[in-house]
Amino acid sequence: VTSPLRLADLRSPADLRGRSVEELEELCVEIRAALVEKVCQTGGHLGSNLGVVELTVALHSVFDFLQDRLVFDVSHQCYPHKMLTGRYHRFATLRRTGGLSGFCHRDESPYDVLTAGHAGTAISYASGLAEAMRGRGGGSDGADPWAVALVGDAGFGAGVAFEGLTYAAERDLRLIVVLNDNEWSIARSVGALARYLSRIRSSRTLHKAYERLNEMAHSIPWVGSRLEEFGEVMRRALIPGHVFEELGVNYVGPLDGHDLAVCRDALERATRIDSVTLLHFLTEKGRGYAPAAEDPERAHGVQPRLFEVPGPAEDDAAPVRRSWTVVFGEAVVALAEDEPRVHAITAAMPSGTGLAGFAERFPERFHDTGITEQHAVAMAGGMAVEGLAPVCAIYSTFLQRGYDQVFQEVALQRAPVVFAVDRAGLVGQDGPTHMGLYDLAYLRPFPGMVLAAPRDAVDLERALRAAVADRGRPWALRWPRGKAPECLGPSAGVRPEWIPGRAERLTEGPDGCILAIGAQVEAALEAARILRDEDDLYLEVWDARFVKPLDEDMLAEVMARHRFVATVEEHALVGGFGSAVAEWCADHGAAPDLSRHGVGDHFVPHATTREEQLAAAGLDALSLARAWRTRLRGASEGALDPPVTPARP
Ligand SMILES: Cc1ncc(C[n+]2csc(CCOP(=O)(O)OP(=O)(O)O)c2C)c(N)n1
Repeated sequence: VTSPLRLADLRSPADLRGRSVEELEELCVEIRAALVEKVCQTGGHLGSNLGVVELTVALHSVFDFLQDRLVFDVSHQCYPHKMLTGRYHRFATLRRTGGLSGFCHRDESPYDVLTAGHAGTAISYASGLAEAMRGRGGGSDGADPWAVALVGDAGFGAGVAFEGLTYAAERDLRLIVVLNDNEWSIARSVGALARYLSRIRSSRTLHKAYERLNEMAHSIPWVGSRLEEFGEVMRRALIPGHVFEELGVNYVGPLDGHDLAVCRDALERATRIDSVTLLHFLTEKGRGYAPAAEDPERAHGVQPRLFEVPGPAEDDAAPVRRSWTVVFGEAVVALAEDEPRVHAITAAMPSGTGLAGFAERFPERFHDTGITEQHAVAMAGGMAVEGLAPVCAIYSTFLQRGYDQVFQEVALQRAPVVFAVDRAGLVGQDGPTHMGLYDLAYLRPFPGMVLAAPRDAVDLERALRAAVADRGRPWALRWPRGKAPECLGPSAGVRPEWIPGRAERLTEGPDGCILAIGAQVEAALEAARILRDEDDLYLEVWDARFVKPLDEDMLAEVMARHRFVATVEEHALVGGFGSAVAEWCADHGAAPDLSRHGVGDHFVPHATTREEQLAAAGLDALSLARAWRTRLRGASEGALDPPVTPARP
């Protein structure tokens, strides 16, 4: 007599093997209830996870993923997998500091083989695993282990997924691709592949009718032979997935991804075919929880307690702040009202980038390309050289996917594309895959690029206008997650124009000079205020505004007047704004007492809040004040000495 299968008592996924479909179905009910209860508390990717419960249980009941390998694309849908692989009891810590990651993470479990967060790559990575496991033996069926890639329909539409699939098919890899088709990306899936998958969905009834007709016709001799002649034509027209079959991939589907028996059976059958199989499962995003199923976009990622209680009460005395994303969204609509050449581009993130309002107001000038950053960037280049003013809104971390297109189709063509780079900085709960800490470093080498960051809402709008007005070169404007100060410092009318390479001085003081960029200007000003009020230290604070080109006149002047100079940025120290200033100093014989503040050379783990991560990186006002106090007090003797230029040996 085996004990009942209870989620809380599972020791390992091995407990699922040999269980009846009914027992596993009951486990699915438990998992779904746990997902709703726990993710509504912690926040996270609710809808996607509710949709893969049966698939995940089936996968772990058919395979042993300590021998075989399971790769999740993006891996935002890995919560049931985590619950089944020994992490159920830690679920209250999901996406919290020191707790479970919201994605697969190699440090967390031997069952997580890819620390993932970016879409489209699971098939390629799994292909690599399958290549490496060739000839190894010891898989669940005794032969070489299987590599299984679970991919959503939107991730499947990324170009790299196709690159992986065609490679794997040609190499006859022991690879099973589980396509989890729920018709949704974050918003509804777009593009011709999504249309094709939906045709397959709707052809299901037609296909069944055709098969019945075929059987009947074959029982009548003359009709049967005639039908043969049209066989190939009918097959192409009616057999779902023939596009994949033509590529040499065994296509099976569409299958009901919520029918556990079907899921298991399909997986088992796939292991009997010794080459690449694509199992096309139809699922429902948000399955089993009405608020999530009815609004898949809102339930893709939920805030903690989203469906239960309203957010924390706002402090009435505090000035209301809009998020950087909302500020951008409103600014780009206002700009597009005046400037008909403005088009907005997103790679599958219309609301995440703040473009939902633009899409509604200017549908014909709005382009959601799907998870196709490479295409989005290259297309922006083409639009720009033909006279449009494309604003390409892509998160810092996902723009990495389009890097070569920024180089060739944009920078090399001097195409006036404006990149709106959101989530440029620390991102809090999402973790290392989503940190936007490298954009300055990877964009800075390209000749002619303008790199800038506004410090507040007023300047975001002004910078965007300046960027769109510049017809000679590409611009990238960056801002982080979180809320923007409305107006920090002088009002718009008295600020310097947004001319590339022009910084803005915000405070004066003899004791040292702070060069800050973007959202960090606020922390720098606050740190300077603390030192003024508490330590009688007076700092000159600049909003650098541009990382490229730098304000060289300002640098020359500042280096001549100050011994102590600090740079502050929400970016990796390697290759960022501070690096640019240090390079300038090296090239111009300036040797200030330079203190660079940014994120150190390590991957930043997820944390409950971005503020915690800022503090851990020493980028909050208190940490900055402390660091400068130590530096200035420690060096108080020489604080006002002119900079020392090292003598030649
Ligand atoms: C390269 C890249 N671009 C954008 C994203 C943002 N993103 C995260 S999940 C997601 C939608 C994924 O949809 P799908 O693959 O269909 O999975 P589902 O959530 O529907 O299960 C997007 C666009 C990403 N993770 N990676």
